[in-house]
Amino acid sequence: MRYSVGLAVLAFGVAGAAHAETWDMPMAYPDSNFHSENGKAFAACVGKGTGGDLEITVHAGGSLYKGDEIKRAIQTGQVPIGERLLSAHQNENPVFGFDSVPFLATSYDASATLYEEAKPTLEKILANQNLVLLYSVPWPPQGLYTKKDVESAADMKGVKFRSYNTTTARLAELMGAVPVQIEAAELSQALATGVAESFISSGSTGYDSKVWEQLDHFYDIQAWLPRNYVMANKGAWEGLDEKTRNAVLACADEAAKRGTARSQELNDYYKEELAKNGMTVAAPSDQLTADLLKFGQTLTEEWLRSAGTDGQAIVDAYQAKTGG
Ligand code: PCA
Repeated sequence: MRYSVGLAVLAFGVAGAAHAETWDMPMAYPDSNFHSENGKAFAACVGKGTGGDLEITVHAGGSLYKGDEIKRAIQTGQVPIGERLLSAHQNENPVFGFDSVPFLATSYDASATLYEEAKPTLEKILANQNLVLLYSVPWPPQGLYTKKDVESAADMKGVKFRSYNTTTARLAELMGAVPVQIEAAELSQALATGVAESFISSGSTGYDSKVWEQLDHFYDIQAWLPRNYVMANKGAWEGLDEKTRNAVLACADEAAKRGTARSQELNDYYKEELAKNGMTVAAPSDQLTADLLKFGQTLTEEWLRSAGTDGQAIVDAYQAKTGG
């Protein structure tokens, strides 16, 4: 302990900048993933924008904290900042799953409107958890990955289905599939070992995980666009001076825009890559669509019941805006 204090003092002395800070930023998804690339661009922007007063170091791929540990690590101040798929914490507070309500917001525009309407509530809930929301970027629309041809939901009976939040686990149950919760970082391995044989996700995660090595179909269902969120620990955030905070907020704003544009831009590219690598990329059959819409209805009702007045207010505000 004395040794490490000595080193810190030495490093501090050498750096000579009395208030320079470095923040580690854990992220859950692969280093080359567009969210991670965007996080690194955000970090570079902060370094530049604060003239080096705050330097952020991104640790992608769950290398510092695993995906499911990141939020807690920020809340408890183990790290000052990090990124996570917030709907993975739907079991903590159902409102965190507002972006995964099936077929509620299925385009980038709709997703942006839904987010705007949910943001104040989300910020309040996060503030109560010692967290400050900095920016959010949607994943591309979610589709169904399978090994075999799926004509209707009945074909999913007994299939081992990888879930990433409550909604995807519950959808598996409704289809008669068998849910198993797996981090994206472990997805390739789970498919290779047969722990999972199907899942719902974006073209992005299928591409990152080279799922064509195990699976053959991607049904482009466009069920919802779940989001990643970059959050800071409240104490760490309040410890920054105002000038630094403003520079971070400007970079966060830019990151939200850049990341969203990149997500949209890459959506088709990912699907093309899946096809190039031998997968059949197709729209779902009418029957599969009808089955999923029916389960989506059930999931929406269940979510509204669990998310209470906060959830209902978000959906009402969104529908008032979109006329939906
Ligand atoms: N990729 C992440 C979450 C949603 C997505 O498109 C995953 O599958 O874990």
